Amino acid sequence: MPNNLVIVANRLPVDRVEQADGTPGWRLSPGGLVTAIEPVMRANDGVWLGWPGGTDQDLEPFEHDGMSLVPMSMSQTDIELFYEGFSNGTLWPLYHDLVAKPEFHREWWDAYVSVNRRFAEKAADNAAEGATVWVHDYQLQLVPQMLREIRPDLRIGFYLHIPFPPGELFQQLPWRRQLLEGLLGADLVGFQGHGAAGNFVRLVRQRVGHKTHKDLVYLPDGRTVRAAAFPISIDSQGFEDLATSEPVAARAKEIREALGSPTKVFLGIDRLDYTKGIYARLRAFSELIADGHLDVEDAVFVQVAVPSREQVEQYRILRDDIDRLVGRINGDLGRIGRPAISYLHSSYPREEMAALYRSADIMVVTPYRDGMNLVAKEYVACRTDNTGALVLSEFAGAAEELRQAWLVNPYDINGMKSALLEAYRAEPKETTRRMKAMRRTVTQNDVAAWADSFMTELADIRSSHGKAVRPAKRS
Ligand code: GDG
Repeated sequence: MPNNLVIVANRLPVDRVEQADGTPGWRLSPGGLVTAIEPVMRANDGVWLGWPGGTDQDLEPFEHDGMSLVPMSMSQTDIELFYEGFSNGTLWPLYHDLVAKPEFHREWWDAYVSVNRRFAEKAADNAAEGATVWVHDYQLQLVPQMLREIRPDLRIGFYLHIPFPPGELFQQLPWRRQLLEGLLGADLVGFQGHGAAGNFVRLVRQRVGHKTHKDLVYLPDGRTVRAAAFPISIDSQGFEDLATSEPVAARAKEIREALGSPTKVFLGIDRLDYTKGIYARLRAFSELIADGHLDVEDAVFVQVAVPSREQVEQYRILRDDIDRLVGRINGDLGRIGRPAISYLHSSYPREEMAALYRSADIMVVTPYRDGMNLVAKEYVACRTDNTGALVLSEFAGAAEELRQAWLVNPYDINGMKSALLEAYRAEPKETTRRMKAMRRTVTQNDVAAWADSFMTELADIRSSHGKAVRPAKRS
């Protein structure tokens, strides 16, 4: 049945699980996007289209927990060329400041085009006349244009969860024009920050040659595309409730005891990704111990590295590098029952995440580049008693809002050492002042407000400008 709202994302919001009776079933995946979009889906009788994981072919649409889900199949080759290849081997590093070297392969690009086309066609099949389609993230940047070609009646929104790079980097991409034109199929293109939106509009002017004014792009066919910032957030109330629940409070206490009841607990939680700056932060912390500023009797660093993209070469190398570094630091600086770093390569339920946030005095979030970084916001949401310090990279989108964090440049190890030490030594009055201000920001701007503002903007947009615009000069 055609729907008035279609969400298109690389992944469906469910994971496959084995049920008690041994039969396969589905479980809602944890995560902000599901929380944000679920209410909008329900209110609009929407459908969510995406890859369920795995290589099963031709799965039928199904309902889960009242949500209509349309699975898109992926072959092993699609996974290798489209997902691990072009999405995570080309676009991910290119859009994150070349923290790793992007690879450009024509067969990866061809797979990207064909998977995007399949998503666009399936979205077209599922959308009612005049429906709204909301496409998500870097894996699907060609979908807006492909979809508009099939279904010009649709209202199309696109949201990029990761940074959008400046022209100097983006122009390396052999397929730069195609990607920009792909995005221009949308009526509204949303970014995490103003910088990203500005980069996009500038590139459209320079590379595609369209007329632009502030955040608007005027297309020769009379359509207008708006590019704007919609900083994403979290289910703040949900995290607050979880953090104050009895079991989570008890677990937080247990965690501190298991760590040997140190004076201060430092915490990092990240997907094991080279953009997150895990290596540099652990080095900075270990140097503080080696220099004698911190003692393993007083301070411990808990680093949770959530397994991620394990088939991609650069992620395997990173894992080995971090394993070695942690081994060396603990070997050199640890004492019996007192490792300097408590390292966990695993994923955890939301309750355990909340308990970790509650148990940590200093949260350390130091990506080299990050669209937003929800972990920083989740930590703040869980500090209901206004205690705790946040050390945050100025290159995370979250730094634009969480100004009261100890802001650091993750490339500057000495600067990070000073910030870690300042946060460690800060008077309670100082940490409380900062935390209170950050908590106001996170509670006032939650993920529901984010989804709402994007959808409202998309609904209000006037998609034709009625201006005479000459065909673009192409470069
Ligand atoms: C991309 C952008 C942007 C992590 N491990 C576990 C777990 N998580 C949850 C966290 C958090 C989310 O996953 C991670 O979000 P981040 O924002 O920190 O980072 P990315 O995965 O890189 O996300 C990023 C985001 O999209 C949203 O637009 O902010 O910049 O890169 O919510 O809590 N949750 C559970 N167990 C885990 O082990 N339950």
